[in-house]
Amino acid sequence: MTKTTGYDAIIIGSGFGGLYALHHLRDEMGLRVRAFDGAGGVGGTWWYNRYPGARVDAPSSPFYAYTFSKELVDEWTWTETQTSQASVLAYLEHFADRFDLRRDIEFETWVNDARYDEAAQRWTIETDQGETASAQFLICATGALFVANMPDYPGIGDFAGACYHTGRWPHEKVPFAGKRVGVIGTGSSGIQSIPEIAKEAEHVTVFQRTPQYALPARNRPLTPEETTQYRKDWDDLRTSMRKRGGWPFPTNRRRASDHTPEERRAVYEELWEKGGIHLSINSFVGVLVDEGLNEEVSEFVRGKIREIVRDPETARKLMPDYHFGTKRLILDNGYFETYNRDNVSLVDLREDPIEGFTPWGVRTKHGEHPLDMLVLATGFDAVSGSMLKLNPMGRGGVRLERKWSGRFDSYLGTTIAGFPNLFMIHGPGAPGVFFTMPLGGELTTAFIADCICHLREKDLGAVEATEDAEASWNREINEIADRTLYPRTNSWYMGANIPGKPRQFLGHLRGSQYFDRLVEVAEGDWDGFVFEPIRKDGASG
Ligand code: N01
Repeated sequence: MTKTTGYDAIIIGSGFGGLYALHHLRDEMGLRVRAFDGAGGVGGTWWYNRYPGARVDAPSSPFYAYTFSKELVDEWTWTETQTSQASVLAYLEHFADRFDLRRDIEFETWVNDARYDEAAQRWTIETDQGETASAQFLICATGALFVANMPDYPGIGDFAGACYHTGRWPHEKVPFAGKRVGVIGTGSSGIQSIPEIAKEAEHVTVFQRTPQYALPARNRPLTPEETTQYRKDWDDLRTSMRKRGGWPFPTNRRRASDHTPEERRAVYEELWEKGGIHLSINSFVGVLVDEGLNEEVSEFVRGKIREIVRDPETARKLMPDYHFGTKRLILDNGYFETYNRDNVSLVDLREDPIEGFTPWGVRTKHGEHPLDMLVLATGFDAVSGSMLKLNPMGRGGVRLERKWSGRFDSYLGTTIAGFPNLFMIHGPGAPGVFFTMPLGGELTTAFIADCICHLREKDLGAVEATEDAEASWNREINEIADRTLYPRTNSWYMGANIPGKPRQFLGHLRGSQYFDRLVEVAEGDWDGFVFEPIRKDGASG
């Protein structure tokens, strides 16, 4: 019989969320904790997404980082304003070493199964290494952007050249020199990688389904003065990030109607020049709510694309036609300029769809595209995908895939009715990708820790969200999303990138309000949860 090792908590995943949860639960709370990760090292998404040009596309250095330890802030020096994948990974490796986390993580170990034992009030997991472990609490830090979306074109397997997905990029350098490379997909991963691949490859053919807005990242070195300043101001910045949905600085509250079209245009110009996320968050109130204002900003960005791209036919194909900002914001480093190179061409899949693959390339309606290599920048089964891959079995033997067959219900984005003692970090219904994720993970972990303390103090065996709480949470997040333009666009926020996936807004748009709510629930009567006493017939503990 296999030996089962017992812990207080099992964590799945060692990205930003999982590493912090391990540190907090083990070192701050004194729990016996074990973490598992299928990857060969820490980093989560930053371990996998090594494609050329990969950089943070959120408010970046120094804010895309843990905030809880001033010592950590002081000892780690960020070098650029838009952090590269290699730097984020180095930071997470440093974090794991500094807090001695690796000794409690099993790498290259997939959790194949997780089942809740109602009598024992514990979760049991099985790994692909033949190991079994159990714990009272299961913490799923499985990643909002983990399960790769592989396009299901018939015959794609006929292509005989190398084929890579950006989210599963090899660790060794991929040589592009002398190669004809096809890139399918123009989200963040495609838009970041295409300029880098084009610098080296003989030819790059981009297969675009939806033209995108992208803002210039204007990446630059962080100066020593800036570093000294943010370290000095860190406590205030941290408080400010918590209050402002992850971005520490006040956003502009000016109203578009108080300004002439010329004045508004000057504002857009200034923010475009400033680069990064400024045009998206700092122009006028209501860009993501007011259709007319949104169209004005959309048209401004289209105008920039027309100015940059010299060939009018290519520029025409690159014109985005959805509401600006309603797909995940993309920050680019010379993406549109890349189309001025002689070795880059664009295929608009809406006019010229893929019809098949041959061993030596792609065949579209209007032509053959000979290729040596294919890069799939086709994204992820976002937010819900990694939980469904784990597919835990909850109360009554019900699997998550059954519970979530038509809708991804959660309560507070962290718990699921029917799945006692299970917590998610950045699950469906949480702000996840709308809030600076490292800080969001810290605040979510604080909530989980409070809940565990509550159980311990009151001698309780299990906690579970009620279905009523889930239903009202679902209504609440949809009401917030429905007041905006987000639901009108087919995006991964809506689950629209995966054929057959239920359409539902997958996040919570008001990060600060969300974390206030977590505190309110934890400091109140645990509204929306039911607790079970420790079962004397079981084997809890
Ligand atoms: O994926 P995406 P991504 N045939 O889903 C297209 C984060 N991220 O990996 O728009 C042809 O955004 C698809 O077309 P359409 C970031 O949050 C972070 O780029 O669905 N095309 C789209 O163009 C980001 O938002 C960082 O019509 C197909 C593209 O592929 C999220 O990850 C870096 C297709 C996919 O775009 C996902 O970004 C990169 C098909 N069958 C990403 N299927 C950092 O911070 C899909 N597409 C480092």
